[in-house]
Amino acid sequence: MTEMVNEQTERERHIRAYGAMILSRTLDRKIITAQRQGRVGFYTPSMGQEAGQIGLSMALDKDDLLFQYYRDVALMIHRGVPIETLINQVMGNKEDLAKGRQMPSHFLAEEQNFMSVQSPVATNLPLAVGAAYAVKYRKEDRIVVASFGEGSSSTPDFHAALNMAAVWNLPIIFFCENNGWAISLPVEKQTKVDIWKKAEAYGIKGLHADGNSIDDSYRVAKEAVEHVRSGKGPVLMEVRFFRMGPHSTSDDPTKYQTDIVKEGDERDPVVINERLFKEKGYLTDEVIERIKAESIRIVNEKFDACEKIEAPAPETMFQDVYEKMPWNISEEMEEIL
Ligand SMILES: Cc1ncc(C[n+]2csc(CCOP(=O)(O)OP(=O)(O)O)c2C)c(N)n1
Repeated sequence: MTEMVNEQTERERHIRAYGAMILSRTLDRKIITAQRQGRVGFYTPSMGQEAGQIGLSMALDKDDLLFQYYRDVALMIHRGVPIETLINQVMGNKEDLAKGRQMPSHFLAEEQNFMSVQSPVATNLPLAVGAAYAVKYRKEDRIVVASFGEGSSSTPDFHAALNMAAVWNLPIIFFCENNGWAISLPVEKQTKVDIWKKAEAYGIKGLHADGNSIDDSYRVAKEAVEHVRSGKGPVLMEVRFFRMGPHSTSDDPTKYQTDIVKEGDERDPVVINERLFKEKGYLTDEVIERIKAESIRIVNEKFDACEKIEAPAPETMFQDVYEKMPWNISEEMEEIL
């Protein structure tokens, strides 16, 4: 009986993971198309990185705190961020939690403990270290995760963050999403060693996983989480996968990349995890088709609804900075309104 219940739970967990991957992929496709149609200004797709992100998400608790980067849509969806929150952000409309003040793809979701993405890469890492310091100081029962691309590991912020997190023995996972490229710069042109191996230089634990497999990423993320939660200090975890498309909608990878992984390719995590999950009996062709059709329906419906939402009111530009608005700012506001 217990075995049957466990089997059922495992199947449900995997179907949920697969569902988040397909929803993320469908949303990516939709926003890229919308950008090409002039309905959205800019976007950084997460295509190719879904499985690694979902594996991480499966190992985390609800209360854990995330300092994610701009390519973490699957992570956000799996943690329960409604897709309209993401679409509204990209559109910068009235319902956008950042009130249209951020570039598209700079998501936040307070309810699911996602901080706001910053444009300068790796600046989220020292902030996450500060939060981890606070968590430890207040003896809170949660850990902190900061994600970033491998290119971001070539910044002073990466070094400062890992160094101080190690010295203070903080509850934090540095989650490096290695997609092989920092815009047009391949990883081998910027560093000589695997990113996870750099952990040793800071005296912390280094781990790596196959970012194309939900199960492998989950297995390693679980080890990282257990290590951090038990007070043993930070972990630098690296997942590897392929960036399946441009860096952003402003980029043309065909100018510098000859081997681009296309959807349906054998290195596409959707193809890989479909095969693995089918072999384990978690998925059938029928369920796959249903999830894909449902995702398209949901994304189209939500996108159309979000597009009808008006822009933030002009006065919101002046709000949320000062508790009491200074006279010169109020004068400026009155002039504009
Ligand atoms: C400090 C800083 N330098 C340069 C940039 C311009 N820039 C934006 S994204 C990016 C590449 C980052 O690559 P990586 O960290 O590998 O993440 P990926 O975009 O590949 O997921 C660069 C150089 C920036 N935003 N911030």
